[in-house]
Parts: sequence; C-alpha cells; structure tokens
Amino acid sequence: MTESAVGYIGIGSNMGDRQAYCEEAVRRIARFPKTAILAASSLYETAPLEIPDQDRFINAVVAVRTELSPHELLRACQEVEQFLGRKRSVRFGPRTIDLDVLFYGDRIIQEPGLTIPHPRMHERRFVLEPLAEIAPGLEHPVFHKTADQMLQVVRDRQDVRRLGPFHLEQKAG
Ligand code: PH2
Ligand code: MG
Ligand code: MG
Repeated sequence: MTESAVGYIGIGSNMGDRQAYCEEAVRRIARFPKTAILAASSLYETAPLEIPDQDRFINAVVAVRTELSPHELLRACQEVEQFLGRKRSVRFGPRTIDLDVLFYGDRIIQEPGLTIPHPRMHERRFVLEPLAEIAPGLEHPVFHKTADQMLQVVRDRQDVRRLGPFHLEQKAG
C-alpha cells in the first residue's frame, strides 16, 4: 500500500483579484496527482505582516490527503505560484499567490529550500486563525501545541477578519 499523509497548505494573495487567485489555486491543488482536498477554511482578510506598506491579504488554509512526498508537494505548489503569475521580487512583499506547505503529517524537515513545519506559521495570526478553524486539535510536532493553543498565545495582533466561505465550484457560464 502506498503511504499517504495529511498536509496543510497556507494560501495568501494581495494583488489583483485576490479571492479569484486563492480559489483558482485551490482548484489546482485539487488536481495535484494522488491528492484530495479534505477541508478548506473560510477566506480571511488580513493586515499585512512584515512589510506593513502593502495591500491587505486574503488568506486561507486547506488540508489535503496526498501520496506526494513533501518535496513533490512543494514543487507542485511552486508550479501553481508560477502559473498564477507570481514574481519573486521582494521578500514578504506583494504577490498574486503564495502557497506555503505548513505541515506534512507530523514530519519535521529542515533542508535547504524546505522547512516543515513552516518556520514562522506559529507567529502568524493570519495562518493560525484559518488553521484553527479546520483543525483546532492539530498538534505542532516541534512545539507540541495544538492550533487552538498556538492561537491563544500568539503575540501577533494584526487584524484578521473572516470574509466568508471558500467557493470551490467553477462559476457557471
Ligand atoms: N505573507 C507574507 C508577509 N506578510 N501578511 C499577511 N497578512 N498575509 C500573508 O500571507 C503574508 C503577510 C510573506 O509570505
Ligand atoms: Mg511562500
Ligand atoms: Mg508565505
């Protein structure tokens, strides 16, 4: 039997039609080989962190069951970023789409170009709010805190407001 893992992917956009970019990204994730979407959080509008002087983001988190390896999952996410017009210019700066592998099962991976769990996720309300919505009891394999517990202690006080549910079905017409 092939092994599968549950992965969590953080989604962010702050350029153009942010919601359309997020929705198209998830439709493409759903078409990754050997991968199924298990859950999608609501969409959240969030104040920009790291570089405050940029447009507000839309953020969300999806859970997937996948037989892709962590590197294959990362590569597939990067291909979606490329396809949706992501230019890697300013670190932490504006982007049409950002897909971050937050967790891959309870694996801890530290390699050039791939750190899992994502090294800053536990400091970011814009990740923890949507994560705790779909997986409140999910335990961080390094800190041994659940998503709910990380959200309770996070110091980030940036504005995170729920916009509404994700719409994944294709628009008619
Ligand atoms: N991503 C960043 C930097 N700052 N701020 C918000 N609100 N949402 C993001 O997704 C985000 C950010 C770099 O990845
Ligand atoms: Mg990224
Ligand atoms: Mg990011």
